[in-house]
Amino acid sequence: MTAPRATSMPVPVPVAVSAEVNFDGLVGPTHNYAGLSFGNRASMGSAGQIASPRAAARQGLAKMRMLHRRGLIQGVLPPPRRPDPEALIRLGVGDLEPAAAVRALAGVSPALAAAVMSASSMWAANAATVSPSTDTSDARVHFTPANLVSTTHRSFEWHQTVRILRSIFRDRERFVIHDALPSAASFADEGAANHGRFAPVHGRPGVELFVYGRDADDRPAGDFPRRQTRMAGELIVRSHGLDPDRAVFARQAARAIDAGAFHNDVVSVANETVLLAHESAFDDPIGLRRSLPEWVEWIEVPEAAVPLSDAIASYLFNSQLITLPNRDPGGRASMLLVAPGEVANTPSAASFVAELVGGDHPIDEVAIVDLRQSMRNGGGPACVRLRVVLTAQEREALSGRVLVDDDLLDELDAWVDRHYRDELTPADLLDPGLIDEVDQALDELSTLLVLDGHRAAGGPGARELATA
Ligand code: SUG
Repeated sequence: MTAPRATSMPVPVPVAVSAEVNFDGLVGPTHNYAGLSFGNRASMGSAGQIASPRAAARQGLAKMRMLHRRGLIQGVLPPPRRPDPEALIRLGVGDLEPAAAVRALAGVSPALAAAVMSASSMWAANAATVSPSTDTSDARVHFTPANLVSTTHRSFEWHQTVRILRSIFRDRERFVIHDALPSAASFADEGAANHGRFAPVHGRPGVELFVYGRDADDRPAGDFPRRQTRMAGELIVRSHGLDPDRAVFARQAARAIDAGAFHNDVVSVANETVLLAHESAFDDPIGLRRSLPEWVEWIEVPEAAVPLSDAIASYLFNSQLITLPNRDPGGRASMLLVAPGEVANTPSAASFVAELVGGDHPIDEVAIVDLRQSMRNGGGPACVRLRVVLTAQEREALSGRVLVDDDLLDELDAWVDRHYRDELTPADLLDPGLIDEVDQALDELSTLLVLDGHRAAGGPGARELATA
């Protein structure tokens, strides 16, 4: 296992015409532990603890810097406004000043106040499902923001996600940002966390994998919610213009969900030709294997090597699996597994990754990153990023300063240090001073990222929306 080369100099690497861009969600200034996610063991276990928004944001930026320095293309998505303006209106408190509105909601339920202040958009894997232009019938990149109806606090996210994506992927000739699917249990959608893509290389037509926990008409079952329906994926296949023969569906194993794998990316990760998965990830692994192209290399990790409980505690499979920029002359990809620090502290997971490198597959390297603040809410390296395969022309067409370089990362680090608190408890969410701090921080961020009128792209406040 190698340490992240955070201190090495950037290596100039020729960027292939099509490349995967990882857009990480910049952690917002209200990062806290309110215990809002039933079925997510880390969130449930951290409830009420003191969070550090500053450390959380700096940890996220350090990961982005490490990947940028490895020659990968790294993007950043700004956090939305808090409190959530649309949510305040829909909850009937949009006529109040934001601080008073949050207090009024706290009077109904403290969890509701925490919901409109949540920094959960940092888990950008849940922002949307994305299909690259090589997979779609109109040769545009399609995004469907996830409705996230399975958790109250996340169900508000998509309105601002749509706005943020439309402000960055503004070019309609190249990008389509759909509305989220309707907010009903039948269409429950958690975005890219339950979506994978296989291709010989990123820029070639791929096979997209849609993972779901239940059928739309299933009766409630199990200990923890099944957050995704098959129907959501089926609708996305059609609206993205995917070839149905290149879309594969797989049900999550009930056992995995009830053990705490609330998203499939907690127990499996795909990249180009590789699928790394726990043996208990899928309901019918044999059927899935038959449905995938034969060139997919499936690295199945048995319970005997890493028990499911260790997989979930360590987030081994929530690692990012990334193709490094330089292929060997034979065209073989070399892949980097970016794993959270908890993997190193979980003996079964640590031995597994130590043996993994050097095996007969493309995963040549492991880097360990510290994302402890996010991990304590159930979000590892794969949760904090949205993968978007883009051609060189599509990258040129992006609006805003959203692809990082060392200067932008330095500015973002300094911005975090200027605006973020060191400590935040759920009770602090009622502090009117916090809302002013968030407003100031986001105003400055929209200038820094050159995203107009964004506050960072969250758009108008509740009052403007109410009178619009
Ligand atoms: O949806 N946690 C998030 C974690 C999402 C992880 N994403 C992926 N696996 N891709 C969730 O459960 C906790 C918020 C709180 O408790 O305050 C939270 O929303």
